[in-house]
Amino acid sequence: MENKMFCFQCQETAGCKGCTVSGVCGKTPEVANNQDLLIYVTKGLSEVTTALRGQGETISPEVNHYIVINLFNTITNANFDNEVFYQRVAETLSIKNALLTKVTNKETLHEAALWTALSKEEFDEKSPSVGVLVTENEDVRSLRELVIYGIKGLAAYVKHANELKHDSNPIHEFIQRALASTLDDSLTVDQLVALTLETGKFGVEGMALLDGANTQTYGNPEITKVNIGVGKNPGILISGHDLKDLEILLEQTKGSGIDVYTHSEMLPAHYYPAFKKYSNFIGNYGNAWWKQKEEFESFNGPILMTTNCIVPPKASYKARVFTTGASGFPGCTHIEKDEDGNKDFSAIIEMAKQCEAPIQIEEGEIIGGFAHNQVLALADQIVDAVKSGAIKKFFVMAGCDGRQKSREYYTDFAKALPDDTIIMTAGCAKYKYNKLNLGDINGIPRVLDAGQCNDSYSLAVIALKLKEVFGLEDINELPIEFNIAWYEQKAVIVLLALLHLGVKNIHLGPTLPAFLSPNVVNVLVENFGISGIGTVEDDIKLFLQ
Ligand code: SF4
Ligand code: SF3
Repeated sequence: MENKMFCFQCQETAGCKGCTVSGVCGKTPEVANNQDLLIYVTKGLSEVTTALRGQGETISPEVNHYIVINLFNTITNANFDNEVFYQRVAETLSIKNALLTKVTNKETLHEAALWTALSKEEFDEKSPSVGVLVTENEDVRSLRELVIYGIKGLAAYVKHANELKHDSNPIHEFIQRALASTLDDSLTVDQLVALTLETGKFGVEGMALLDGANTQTYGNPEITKVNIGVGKNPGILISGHDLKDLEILLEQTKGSGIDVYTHSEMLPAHYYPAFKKYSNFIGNYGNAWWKQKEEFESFNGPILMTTNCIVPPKASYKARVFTTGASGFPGCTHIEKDEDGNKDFSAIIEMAKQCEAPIQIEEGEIIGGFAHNQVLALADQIVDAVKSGAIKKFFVMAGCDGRQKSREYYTDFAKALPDDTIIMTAGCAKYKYNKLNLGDINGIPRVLDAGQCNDSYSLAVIALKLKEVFGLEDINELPIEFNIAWYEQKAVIVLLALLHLGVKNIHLGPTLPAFLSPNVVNVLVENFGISGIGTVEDDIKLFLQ
């Protein structure tokens, strides 16, 4: 049977091979094909901008940002709205066509840079011929997609930094050059492997850019107890990764009698000093993204999705779901920035006033805020605990959570770790073990949450600092093991960043990416010792031997 679509960019891809009829995530074939077309024309635009830079031209921040948002929109669970993709394809073509007139040597350009169209019908006709499977050689396809998915994750992080007025031309130049390179049939597998590692280098830079943006704007995360129960007022639930949206929401709800709760990846916002001044910023409601259906139902109030991960909403609460930024879902109200860059969340606040308070689903507190600055403040205590043997090993278990049952591995693994080990985490992967009450070692909690998935950067900074303190040559000599969970493309850039930093023997689960061909897996195994996961029992033995 002919494929209606083809997508294998996330861990939950159908049959661990590819979604071909519709997305396991809920993405329709129409959206999947339009996303392929958007990536195709964005590659074309990137080839044009890269050629223009070669001619000594400067590319405007507007174009750089447009490209980054195109990429972000196609991340798993960010945007399901087909109209958004039609519009962005049309706009990308128009930006590209204007720039193309300035390119002096058009003969060298790929068809992606030259193709243009105006109507939705033409877009629909084109999109099935530009997807992932067009690259026939499976190793080249695998490396191209590894680079593209890494760049999608990177683009998301750059976009968040841009919202806080932090930017980096070298990162934009790289993103566009790398996208253009994925059109180049003359590149060898070795050159594509080098491009993959270079993507990791820019992954580190992108996460550092966002870390700087977040900490300079909102202060350094600090140890914080976060309430997981509820109050009596109606609430607004905010999810996704965009701290600027949270700031705007807190400002607009201040004194309104409406409480604000975080969901999933927004939980780490509580660790930033700047948000502690809002007395209506009550706590975190629920768990990782995939539990939305139950948790959004019982929350009772409106929900603001600032980025991924959206689960297609049930009719019973869909009218309460709002989107903004790169996120979108057909039928949900989308709130755009106005000309001055402000967002008006009054419709959400007015809706909240008509809603019941959230139903309590949990009570108590969870602790977090162990980003690099806070952990380095505790460095002496940690080093002493390692030297005295109180801490034997650290396990970096950052990454994503997901709905597959096989992910219970991570809960079981956390429970099975001996009491003299510490888990360092970031991303929504934490929800598999952050409520287990695993205790502490000399006052240091056994689960140290650095923050969102991008704060995996903090974990790398901490590891590099420990390497220095212990006077080691190589990061791999540290008593740190990496057991990373992945789901979507932000985890891909985190993985590539760790590889760039020289981290070896990373375990990646619950399954290896479907987009890695057997030969590419071999390259990763031979050069970096990457492996999948086994049973909890076997893995614990392996890690502790
Ligand atoms: Fe399938 Fe994942 Fe692609 Fe969705 S994002 S269509 S689940 S591979
Ligand atoms: Fe989670 Fe989507 Fe990846 Fe930011 S919210 S880590 S999956």
